[in-house]
Amino acid sequence: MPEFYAAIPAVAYEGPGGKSPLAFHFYNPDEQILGKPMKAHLRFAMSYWHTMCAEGADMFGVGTLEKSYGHADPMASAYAKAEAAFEFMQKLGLEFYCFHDRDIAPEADNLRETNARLDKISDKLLELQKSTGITPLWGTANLFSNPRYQNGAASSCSPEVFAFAAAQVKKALELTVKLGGQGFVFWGGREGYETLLNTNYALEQDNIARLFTMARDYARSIGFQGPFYIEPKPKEPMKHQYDYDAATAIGFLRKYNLQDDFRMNIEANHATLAGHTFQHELRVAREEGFFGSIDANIGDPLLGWDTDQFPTNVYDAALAMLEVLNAGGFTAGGLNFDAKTRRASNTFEDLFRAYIAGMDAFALGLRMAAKLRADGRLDEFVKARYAGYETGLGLDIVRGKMNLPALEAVALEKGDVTTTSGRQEYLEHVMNCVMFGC
Ligand code: XUL
Ligand code: CO
Repeated sequence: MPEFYAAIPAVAYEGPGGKSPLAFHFYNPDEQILGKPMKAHLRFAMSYWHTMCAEGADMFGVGTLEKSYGHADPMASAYAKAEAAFEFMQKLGLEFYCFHDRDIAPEADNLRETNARLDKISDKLLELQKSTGITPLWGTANLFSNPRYQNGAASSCSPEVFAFAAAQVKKALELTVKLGGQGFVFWGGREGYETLLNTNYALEQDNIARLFTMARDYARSIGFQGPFYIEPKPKEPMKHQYDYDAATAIGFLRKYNLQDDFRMNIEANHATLAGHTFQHELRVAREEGFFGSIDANIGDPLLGWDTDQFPTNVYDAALAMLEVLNAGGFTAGGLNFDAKTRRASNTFEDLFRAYIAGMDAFALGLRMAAKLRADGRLDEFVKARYAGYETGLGLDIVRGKMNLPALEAVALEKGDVTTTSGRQEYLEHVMNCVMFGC
């Protein structure tokens, strides 16, 4: 097999003192933290689409980093990409990857031929998986790029388009099972609307649930045991997307009785587009029992779109990893770098450096989250803040022993109440003290 990134060595842990740009300084895969190796906490995955396919094109210009891997023929290029992908993951010590059907093989003129291409490429992927031990964290169907999905996929006004979406999901599920993928994602980029003037809102949502139900039933019939994930996003490409945020998606799953099979795949930049923090979305998923997986990236607070930048903000990563730890850690999920290098970072070395930056940021996040838990001041503060609900009046409210007249009697007798401080600035200072060791 040719070496595609010959100039890049296998990336090793050098420790915090080192200055090598192609080494980890905080991610030490086998180091034990809270009784588990770092790699088992973090379960890093490579996104096939950004890493192997996206060439840096934007709305104003073509790509800046060519990724055909020496082949003009699209299928020959797809085979080379598969080999390059495994070299890339091995050099970084990534044990998982995430893929759309259309990332791994180019679409042909018709569905039959497209599926035949997927069969061939997945044989190759399986061979590479067997020799490296790397497997898919999750698979998904690209139900947004082909022009037929301009009005949506499951939410399209056309039943024939619905049929194409269903056919694609069926094949993507078969591929995920064949490759031993642990989960299956639905990101509804085109499942929404531009204007309600032309939209049957109720039918579109019912139809999305119909496709999810068919996918669940078919997947279980072919031996897929893992979770399905919804990946909420409020907008882009559609003006309004139905899976707006975690709370909306969870309500949808409960309405259509899909709550036992589906979890959340929370993406940091989607959270900020919805007007939430990354931590908020993870907290909602966790507290509602829908914690699943993460698409790790970061947006730009000055830009209103999905920039998919590599996550380098340690403060955010620490708060995210605190939610992961408090959820009991990942089971089938993990941290998928749904992130791309900036257009001007136009070399393969930049791609390695970007993954190193992201992996080190989450390694720091894990270390900081473990320290915050050990310190205990944040947890203690929250516990003390709500302690009133553990005894007396509070306990009676929680246990359903009170009603409005009884509570009115309490208020009348008390006359007034004293309130306590939320101490936000102190708590932010505690975080800094724990993270930076003051
Ligand atoms: C788009 C996005 C997707 C999903 C998979 O914003 O995040 O790449 O992760 O379809
Ligand atoms: Co994503």
